[in-house]
Amino acid sequence: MNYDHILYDVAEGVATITLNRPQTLNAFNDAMIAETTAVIKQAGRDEAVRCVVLTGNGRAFSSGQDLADVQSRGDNFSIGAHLRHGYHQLILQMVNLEKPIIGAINGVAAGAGCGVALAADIRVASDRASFMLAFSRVGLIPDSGVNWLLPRLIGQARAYEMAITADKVSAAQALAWGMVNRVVPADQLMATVLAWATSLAAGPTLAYGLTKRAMNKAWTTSLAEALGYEAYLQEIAGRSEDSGEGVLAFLGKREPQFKGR
Ligand code: T3D
Repeated sequence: MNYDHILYDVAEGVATITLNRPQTLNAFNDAMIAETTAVIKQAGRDEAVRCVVLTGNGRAFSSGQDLADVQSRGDNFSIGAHLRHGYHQLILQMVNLEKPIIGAINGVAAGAGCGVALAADIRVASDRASFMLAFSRVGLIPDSGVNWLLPRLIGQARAYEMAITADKVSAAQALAWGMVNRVVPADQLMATVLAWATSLAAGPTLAYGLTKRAMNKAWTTSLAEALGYEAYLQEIAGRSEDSGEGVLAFLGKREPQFKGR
């Protein structure tokens, strides 16, 4: 497939999606939202893809919604409908993808761009990256899942502070707060992320996906229900080819050769 606003590359089991509107700091227009959503769906179906990396071209990860695009729509534009048909599909596609997604946060992640960064499972930030809930600067509330995702990562007081001040949070601060997993020098970002992603792509993909499903569901269930769901999913994982291979490899004192199923 050809894309106008993203780049897509698959190598060694890793699909790399690059948001590619650098002249706007990778602001999301409708086409970029739709292309990113579609390509994540495609990565989910493609057995050759076992880990996804999401990054931005140029000096930003994403500046969020393209404000010039919204401005050009006039008074009849419905933000609610726009969110429901656009960003919600993208965020849900990411959170429900049963393969790990690493956000390679190369620069500022603002507004909905921050929401998309938070919907990745793991974030590795460049030391030049920052996070900014820019919404209140344009009189909006956080959207794109930020109200659900961010308090779970850093607590409500910090998340609310970020929302109402719209101040930039540095990569170092984000690391201290638990918003990102690692911070690396800018010139080492993609090498670090691709090395990690390639190693994950050689892992037990089915188990990684079921783990994501179990952890997502656990947010909204009781402990007893979570235990029950773990047992249900573990039954599936325990019968997988990779589980059998993992046990044999351990007993044979050799490295496992996981197939992802
Ligand atoms: O419709 C809906 O669904 C509503 C959903 C809303 C979700 C949201 O995301 S609301 C929040 C939208 N985002 C923002 O408010 C952030 C706007 N951008 C900024 O505040 C700043 O650009 C940054 C802090 C991110 C970076 O600042 P800086 O100084 O490094 O760069 P800059 O000079 O402001 O931007 C560089 C260019 O990108 C500039 O264009 P130019 O002058 O070189 O032609 C700027 O206009 C453009 N740009 C940056 N952000 C956006 C943008 N163009 C359109 N939309 C943007 N969001």
